[in-house]
Amino acid sequence: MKKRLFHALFVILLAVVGFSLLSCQGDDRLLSVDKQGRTAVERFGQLRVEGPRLLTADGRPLQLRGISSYGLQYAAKYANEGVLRWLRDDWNMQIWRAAMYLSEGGYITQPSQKERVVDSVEAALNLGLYVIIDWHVHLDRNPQMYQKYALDFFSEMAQRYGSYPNVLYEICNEPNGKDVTWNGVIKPYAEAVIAEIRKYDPDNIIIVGTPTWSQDVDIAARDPIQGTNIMYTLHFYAGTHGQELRDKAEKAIEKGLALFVTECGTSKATGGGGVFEDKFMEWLTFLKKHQISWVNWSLTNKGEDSGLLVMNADREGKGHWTDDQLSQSGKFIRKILRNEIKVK
Ligand code: DCB
Repeated sequence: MKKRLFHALFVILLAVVGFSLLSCQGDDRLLSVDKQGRTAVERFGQLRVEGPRLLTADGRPLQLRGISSYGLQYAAKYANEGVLRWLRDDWNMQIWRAAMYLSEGGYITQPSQKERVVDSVEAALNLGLYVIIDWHVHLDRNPQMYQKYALDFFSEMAQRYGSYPNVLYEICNEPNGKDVTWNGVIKPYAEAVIAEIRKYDPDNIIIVGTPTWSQDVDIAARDPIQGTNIMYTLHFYAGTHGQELRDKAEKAIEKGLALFVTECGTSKATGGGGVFEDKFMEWLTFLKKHQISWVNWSLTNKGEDSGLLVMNADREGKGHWTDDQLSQSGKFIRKILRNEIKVK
């Protein structure tokens, strides 16, 4: 009798150990490359959206984590395969965002910047990274201002890259201004650009900006866009935005809106003003709970607090950064991505 009991206990113990080993393995979702050497894109494949969630090809919820370029008009030197490989292998980055501004020396006056986006995408294809093509509406505020350019640009990108699961389209970074409303401006713009992309790419994720620098996700949730695999932008800067913005986001999620944090900073909304580690961690707890993907702003050596490199570090774009080349924010974000700082 005793022997039997012992036997049963042993079987239970084995089951418990086996199960916890398996669930550890489930954490492969936090790795850029897993123990078998498979990249993020090899493992997660064609992404899709179901209700508020981003899913892998085999239907598991997925939270991608990565880094944004600084404006490519200044930081093109980092949009290369060497740097992206370093970010993948040393920083455990799964997704890269190529931020192409329109004004402020961006694409409208320097159309050759498209080639820096192309460099980013080509590198991502080689490295098995996901890549966001970001149409960086910012000081130009109203996406309709350059809508014709957006239609041509995304048409070309979708024709060239629409068949690769690596690519996500971010069609309108941060619309802003009282006159730039969801119903009147952003939604009609998005519907036009989405229709153009969908001519060539039936399924890759399209991320749509929301009013007030991509904060009013609750407004978009009241009147979402028809279509598949559409997500909505939520941006935060830890020194400026906190619980109030998370409450808005929660409302949107409850309505079924799928959110993607394509930009978030450890600093204030200006890009400077200090590094707010504790407040940033509060955000990460929220994003983990809801399995919302996030991308950190940004890879620059300009010397601002949100920038990942110290001033003037790596002026050639070689990667392989040593600790003294990383800013406070750089060291902090790297540790988070490497899972050395645990998110509650
Ligand atoms: C966003 C923009 C991004 C901007 C960062 C930080 O703007 F999408 O382009 O980056 O957040 O402000 C900053 C750079 C600076 C640069 C400046 C102009 O970090 O080095 O000088 O762009 O190119 C936001 C986000 C939120 C809010 C305001 C802005 N907000 N904004 O909540 O008020 O006005 O730039």
